[in-house]
Amino acid sequence: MPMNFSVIHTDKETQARAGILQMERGSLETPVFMPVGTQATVKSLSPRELEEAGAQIMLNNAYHLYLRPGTEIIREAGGLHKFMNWPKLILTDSGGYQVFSLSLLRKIKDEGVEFQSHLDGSRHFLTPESVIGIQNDLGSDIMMPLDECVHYPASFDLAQKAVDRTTLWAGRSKKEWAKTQRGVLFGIVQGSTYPELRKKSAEELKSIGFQGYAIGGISVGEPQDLMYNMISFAARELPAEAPRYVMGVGLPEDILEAVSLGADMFDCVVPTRYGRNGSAFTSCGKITVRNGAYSRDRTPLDPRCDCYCCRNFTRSYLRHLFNTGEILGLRLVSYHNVYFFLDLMKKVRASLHEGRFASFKREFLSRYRQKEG
Ligand code: PRF
Ligand code: ZN
Repeated sequence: MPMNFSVIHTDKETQARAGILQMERGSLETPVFMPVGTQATVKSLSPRELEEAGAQIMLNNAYHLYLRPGTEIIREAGGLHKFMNWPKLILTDSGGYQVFSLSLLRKIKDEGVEFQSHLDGSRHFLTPESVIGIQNDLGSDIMMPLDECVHYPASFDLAQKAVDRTTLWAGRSKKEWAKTQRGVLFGIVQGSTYPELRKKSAEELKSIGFQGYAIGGISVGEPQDLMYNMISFAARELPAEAPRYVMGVGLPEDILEAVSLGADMFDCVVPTRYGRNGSAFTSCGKITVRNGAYSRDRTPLDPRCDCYCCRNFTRSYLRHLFNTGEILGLRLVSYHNVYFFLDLMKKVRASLHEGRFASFKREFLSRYRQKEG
């Protein structure tokens, strides 16, 4: 059993579903949010804290870890799970996205992509095969193939070329993966904002055959309605029995919408990035911890939250920590934010199991969108 995915509940009013994804190392319940640990750490949080917050899987990045500390160091340490002391599942992104967004002077050819490191300018050449090799060395449970993600807006011609290359690379990735058959490999749908390209991409990936499918090229600057349309369109083109992963999404409202459209897996840096900046997600919307209005506020960040931060600390204290630049402040707000996202998904799953997802979504959003004073 490399991986088994079973859909357990399908919503009657939307495309939402609840499922369970099982692998040898462990299982996870979907819809799932995956905290992002780009540098083999979810910024400022220990694995113990992540587990306590309810994380089922962590997302890491092959591009970053290949550049630093280097794949060999992690392989010699016994793999990424041991290196960072995370015993649960790991999904690694290929770095396809990072090569295009971070690296310098990239030259992309069908063979692979040549680029200069954003860290020291050193030159590298990554191919679909070498990226699978890197993820094998990391010991990833769920691997992503090298893909080409275009920015928004992209011309039809450019988007089509990116789909063709993504398909070519997906086929070569699958071949390389098949040599060891370690972990599982997903395909990544591209196609920018063009429905016909999304369809073509999904069909080509389906004919190669993957155990799960990611929807890439989403949340790259396009308006929200286009983003939702593309998720909806891509999800409908993908097999119902395979997990669907929307890459890099998103805010709570985007995740809820994507769940309605049939997506199962999500990742986003938002809980930790916002946490470090002192923005807290609460059931009544986002708040800025530094706000002077909280100087004497002895209520928790979110009175409806059961996390360690909300059970033990006041807004007044957290504001003080941020104003004095104390590192505990950003740790506590990051912890709360990650807990908030994981707890939201737990409630989404419960609502699906109990056949009340649509009303849960409506009620959550109506409270979340009411601005606090
Ligand atoms: N491809 C890969 N990783 C990604 C993306 C993508 O398109 C995105 C786009 N939202 C985030 N992360 N490989
Ligand atoms: Zn909390």
